[in-house]
Amino acid sequence: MRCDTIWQNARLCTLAAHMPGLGIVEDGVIAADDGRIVFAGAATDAPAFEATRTIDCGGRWITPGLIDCHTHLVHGGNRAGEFEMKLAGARYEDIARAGGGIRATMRATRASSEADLVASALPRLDALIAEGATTIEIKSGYGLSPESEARMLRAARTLGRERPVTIRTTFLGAHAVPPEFDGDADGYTDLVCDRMLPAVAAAGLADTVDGFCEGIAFSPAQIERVFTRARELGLSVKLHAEQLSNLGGAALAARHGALSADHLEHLDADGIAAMRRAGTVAVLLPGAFYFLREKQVPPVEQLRAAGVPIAIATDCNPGTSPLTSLLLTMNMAATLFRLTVEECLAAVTRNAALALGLGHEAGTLEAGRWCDLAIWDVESPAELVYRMGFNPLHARIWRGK
Ligand code: DI6
Ligand code: FE
Repeated sequence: MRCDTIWQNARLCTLAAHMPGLGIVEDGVIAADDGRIVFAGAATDAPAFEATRTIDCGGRWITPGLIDCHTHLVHGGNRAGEFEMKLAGARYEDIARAGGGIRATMRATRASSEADLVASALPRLDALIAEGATTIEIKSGYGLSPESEARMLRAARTLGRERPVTIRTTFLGAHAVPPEFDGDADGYTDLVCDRMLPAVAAAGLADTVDGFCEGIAFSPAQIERVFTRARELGLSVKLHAEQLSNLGGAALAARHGALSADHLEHLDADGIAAMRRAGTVAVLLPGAFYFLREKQVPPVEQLRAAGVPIAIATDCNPGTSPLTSLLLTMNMAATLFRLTVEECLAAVTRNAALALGLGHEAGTLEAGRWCDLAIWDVESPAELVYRMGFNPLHARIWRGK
């Protein structure tokens, strides 16, 4: 059988759902043709391939390319100043009154051209790529006006043309109420539903729609309106839910068939049951938990027992999770939330793909999926979760190259 490339003499972490644990194959082979995997498995089971290129991996471990399924990678400016204010004892309210918080990033984003947004996001994107990320989700949500939200999403799409990486975009107009609508969250929700969503859908700028369901952001009723409109426009949905309190956001998201509910520190049994019924993925964000010094950990044991798939992501954003390392994210998820090594690796591959609606395209080493690989200089997969601030990536393959 002819193929473009074969990687041989490798130990595979296939993360295949039908295999136990990491789906390990000790003496494995991966064959790719036209950017997709045509075989992944034991060398003894491999068909006789005539490959244009054969690569000896020297016994190294290969995982699926890593997937960051929740980022705010595109944004203007940074919030290091308010970080210092917090260290000096300022409270969230003091910072907001001083013009800090999401609105500070909104102003910096609105003042940025599309080229500025691309240029400032590239170093963050390159940091993720350097650790083997091959698929990255990027949200809008700092423009908070029709033109600037569209500009953020265009910048995100441009990043996918600037680098060998798959970018999935998410419209997050319902992230915060902008100053023009102070005291009128319903009026801003009208703008999101009646103008922004139709425009973004018509321009093909967003793959998914997200919202921030929280006391300081949007109510379940307002999120309900955004999701109903999104579904009418044929867009999938996901939700920032139960991060600081329990407003029933996860159950609301599940009722709309959401791909994922994210954060979930305050998730309850009803929310878990609803997610399980809907197949909604739980995306845990340990970077925000760590940076905000939260105390309430998400209900990992109950999610495990219910069989809800768990993904993790950087939540890379300038206010609560200025994190651009999926490897450190895995260590935080294990150290702070007590996820196992196997759960952490599934959380940045197979389950992260599910959270993006890419469960048949990416996230495992199986025939038919994109040939996105990360080849590692480690003695065991556990080292990928164990270390803090060390990058053992040997090589990264995106769509077979
Ligand atoms: N949850 C968060 O922690 C961030 N957004 C959200 O929905 C905060 C974003 C920021 O502070 O810039
Ligand atoms: Fe977020």
